[in-house]
Amino acid sequence: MTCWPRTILHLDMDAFYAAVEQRDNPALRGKPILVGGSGRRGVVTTASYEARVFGCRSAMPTGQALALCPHAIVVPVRMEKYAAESRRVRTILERFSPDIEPISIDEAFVDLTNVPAHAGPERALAAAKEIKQAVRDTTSLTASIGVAANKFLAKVASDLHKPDGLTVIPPGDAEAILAPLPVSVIWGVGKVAAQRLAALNIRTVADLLAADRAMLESQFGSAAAHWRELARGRDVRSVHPSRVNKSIGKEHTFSTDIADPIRLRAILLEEVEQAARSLREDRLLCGCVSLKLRHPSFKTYSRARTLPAPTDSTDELFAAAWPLLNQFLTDSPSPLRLLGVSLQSLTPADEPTLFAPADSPRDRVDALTDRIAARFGRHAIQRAASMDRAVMRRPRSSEDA
Ligand code: TTP
Ligand code: MG
Repeated sequence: MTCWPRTILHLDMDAFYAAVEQRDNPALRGKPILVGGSGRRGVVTTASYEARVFGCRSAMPTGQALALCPHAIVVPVRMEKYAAESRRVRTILERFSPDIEPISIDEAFVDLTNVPAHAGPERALAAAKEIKQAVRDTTSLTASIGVAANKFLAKVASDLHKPDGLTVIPPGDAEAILAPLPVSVIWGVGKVAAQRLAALNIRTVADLLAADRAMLESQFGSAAAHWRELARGRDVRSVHPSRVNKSIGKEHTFSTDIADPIRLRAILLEEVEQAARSLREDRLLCGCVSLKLRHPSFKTYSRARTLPAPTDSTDELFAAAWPLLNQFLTDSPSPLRLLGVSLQSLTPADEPTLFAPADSPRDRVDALTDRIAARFGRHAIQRAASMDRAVMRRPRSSEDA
């Protein structure tokens, strides 16, 4: 058996949103479809492979995609559906290794190095086949998988034979496989760098390796040395497992029991704000908000609400949490000894740029308050509605659930 220093698997679902839509609606199968907004400012999140033949691509204005493929069918985005499938795929991956790094809603690295049953090329190949079959059985969708001795090559591999691909890149084959690929496959070579490289007649990975080293470094600084390493198929980055928490919670036990709904509302808002900030830091979305409420008698209650769609927005989470508290206070009018919020049904958020092209004012408020809190501490910024909290006595104890 060949010995690999590390065994990394990369999985990426094929035409993910479009595949889910075609699975759920037989009338869309085999047809060019665009998943995205149909309005004037609509953008394509992804195109089915049938539409890609016409040049339709992710992030293209829908109007432009329709100009390329006038008979394409535009289908609205159903995030909850895709998030649910993403969770099912993750559950499958968890059977193979605890070391999973989700990269986006449809993509993850799995480190098999420390799992003797799946480490090494032959066993990893068998594991990849099993994963693909399990994904197909569970979701009726196809995934492409790449297996290699590092992350970069595993990711390149998963893309080589899409859709429904399975590719292993042995270390000895890396340079030859990479050589003809466009320089844009190199991590860190974005659109602008690729254009600058093209101006220097560097279009493929082979061109990059053949180019004069000093010239590259003078043009691109330290990035150039890094690109050369990747171009040789060398990558030392490790898989960063995101141990997706089951929940993120904040709760306070009060030094004096509190009955005033306005003060309780302010405390709840602050708790939601802090929990939502952790959620955003961990790049997760919350599907269910739950409250923990304790009466002075120590009798403890919980109230939960499922959100219409998973979110990481403070306002949306609070809009679900406050009615729960309000209703509870109406139903059982008693002071509270403890109030806590728990964000549950957590799923990985996709790249922020993917789903928030419009960058709504609400997102901007969250992003700004997160930055201020990160820089100056969480007490540096508070929503006006939670200011009451500042005049409240210090809580007897404050713990993160
Ligand atoms: P990708 O994996 O990049 O694309 P894909 O799964 O649709 O197609 P492929 O077979 O080439 O992997 O992205 C996963 C999903 O993320 C995609 O289905 C839709 C969404 N997405 C966006 O919303 N905006 C974007 O710009 C991109 C690239 C993807
Ligand atoms: Mg994909």
